[in-house]
Amino acid sequence: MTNESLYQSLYRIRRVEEEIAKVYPTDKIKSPVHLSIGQEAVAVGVCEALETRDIAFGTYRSHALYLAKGGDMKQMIAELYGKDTGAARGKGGSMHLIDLPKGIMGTSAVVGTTIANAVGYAYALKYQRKDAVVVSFMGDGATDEGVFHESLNFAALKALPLIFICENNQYAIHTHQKLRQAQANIWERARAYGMVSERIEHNDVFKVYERVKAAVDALRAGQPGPYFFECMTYRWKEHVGPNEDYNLGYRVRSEAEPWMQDDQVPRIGALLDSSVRQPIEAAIEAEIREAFAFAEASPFPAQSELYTAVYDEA
Ligand SMILES: Cc1ncc(C[n+]2csc(CCOP(=O)(O)OP(=O)(O)O)c2C)c(N)n1
Ligand SMILES: [Mg+2]
Repeated sequence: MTNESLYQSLYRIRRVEEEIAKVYPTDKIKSPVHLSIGQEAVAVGVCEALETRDIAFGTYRSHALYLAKGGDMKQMIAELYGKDTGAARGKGGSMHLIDLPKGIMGTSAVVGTTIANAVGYAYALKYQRKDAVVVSFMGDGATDEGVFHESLNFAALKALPLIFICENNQYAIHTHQKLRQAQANIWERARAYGMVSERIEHNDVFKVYERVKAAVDALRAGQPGPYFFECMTYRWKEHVGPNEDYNLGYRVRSEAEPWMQDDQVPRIGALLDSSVRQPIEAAIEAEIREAFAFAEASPFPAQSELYTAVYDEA
């Protein structure tokens, strides 16, 4: 981890999502988009602590994790366009990104599902005595589901090499955590199942990196897992789509403002000399242009693809 690598990852995610938001109204993007703008620091801090061989499972708010873990931007944009060259051959859209060589095992529209998938994968790795670490991303809303509790219990019981990351942006669609949970103590619930658990305040990319790196190092050294981190963050855009939604009445802009003032992208950018920062930004702008041009030029899947890769027939 260096300030350069953190900034590269933060800026890349922010800028490509801003471009997605611009293109979205043209209807070239064929799937819904759940933007991570404002939340990038969590995925970036976590993934900076991981190696390519480590495994990540995520949610439909997938772009930040996919890119931070090393996912290919061309394949991501092509997937959003529903093109044959996309990460899921144009069949999954924004919510279903996957890049197996990069250890991105998949993201899902179905809230909570990938928590159990990650636990199963970590169980398999432990049996195979592989030293890779599994990371399971979830939203705060997913912690309302039974599968969250079942998965945490089993992971703790089996002491799995697994790190749970709860991206707590305080909302499940339009419902605040306080209207869904009698106590706002997700990290304490995790601890009750028998694992090291901690809340990381303030969307601080260095703090997220530091705490997750310590957990990864401990797991690689053979110490028992799992670990749980409740990472406090905030979604700036609407739940799904490219716009702001402070006029809907479920939240007010003044709630978002402190998070915006503490924006991690310029914060880390300011730590770099402009002679270092500008080439990073220029390279990413070129990558974004190429990714959209690639998606535009790519073909849609052939009609004969309609029934392929629907089931694993191995
Ligand atoms: C099993 C299931 N139940 C309900 C939904 C509808 N749904 C889509 S997103 C969402 C909110 C999830 O909130 P959270 O986990 O906090 O993630 P965030 O969108 O804030 O990143 C819900 C309830 C769903 N997709 N899957
Ligand atoms: Mg949420």
